[in-house]
Amino acid sequence: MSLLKILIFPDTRLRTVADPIGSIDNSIKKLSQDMLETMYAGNGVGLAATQVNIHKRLVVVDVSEEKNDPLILVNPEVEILNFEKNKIYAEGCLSVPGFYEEIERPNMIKIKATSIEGKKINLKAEGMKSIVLQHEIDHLDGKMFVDFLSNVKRQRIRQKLLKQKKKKKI
Ligand code: GNR
Ligand code: NI
Repeated sequence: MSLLKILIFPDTRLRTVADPIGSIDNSIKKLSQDMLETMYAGNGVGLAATQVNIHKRLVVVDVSEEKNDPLILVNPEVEILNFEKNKIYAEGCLSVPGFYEEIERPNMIKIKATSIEGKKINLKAEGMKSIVLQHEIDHLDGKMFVDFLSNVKRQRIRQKLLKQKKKKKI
């Protein structure tokens, strides 16, 4: 297993729309394990392949307390079940380190995906798991949680992260 490098906002590669995965070969299986390792190492609850500069539709999630319930989703698709019921949650992102902002999203969703073994997955989610799954699938479409913030807030985050990046290079 190997740790992968995570792209940091405002890296434009985070805006790439990922391609569907045609066949789940060994490179995809290895990538999913490396993504899980990278997610756990960063104390994250989810990670999309986009964040490690692989533009394929693959996400990993683990919202369990014990960090022992990994979920790997190939070509995940989200369906909103109830547009009325929203949830406000303080979101963070491994690609936006150090920033947490309250974001409002639909609470109840259905996910269709393929498992890493190639089987069909259908699941319903609400609460934190629903939020994280929507956050991950957004990454595959080149979207990020900062897009939901005001321009002023997003520019402030952008400037701070660019400054940190510059500092590290000295
Ligand atoms: O680790 C993460 N925590 C989190 C908290 C609230 C809402 C979404 C997330 S996902 C994030 C990891 C990440 O960046 N996934 O893309
Ligand atoms: Ni993220």
